[in-house]
Amino acid sequence: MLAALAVAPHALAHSGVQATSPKPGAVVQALPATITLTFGSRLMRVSSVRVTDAKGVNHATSARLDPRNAARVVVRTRSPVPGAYRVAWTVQSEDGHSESGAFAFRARGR
Ligand SMILES: [Cu+2]
Repeated sequence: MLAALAVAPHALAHSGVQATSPKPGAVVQALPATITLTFGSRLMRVSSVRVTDAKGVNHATSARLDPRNAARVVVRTRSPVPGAYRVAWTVQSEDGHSESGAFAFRARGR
């Protein structure tokens, strides 16, 4: 209990991903040219984002903070292929700490 209370204020600075596009578990027609991750609080910077297909090939070409919303990460992709994708991210929150996570979605293909 004491440990949980001690952690709580810090956890607020790391509110995690609130929304992604595509959503976790989504089935989409094709790999979107833009993937977004919206966090619960502002970020200091994007450390890395990988968008890997079932073969482990990374399709991300860039990952940046949205200049109009520092809680939003915009990822550009290339070379869409059908199949499963995993988006693995590491960001630096405003307090300077690193936070990471991952989600998956599927591209149906034509
Ligand atoms: Cu922290």
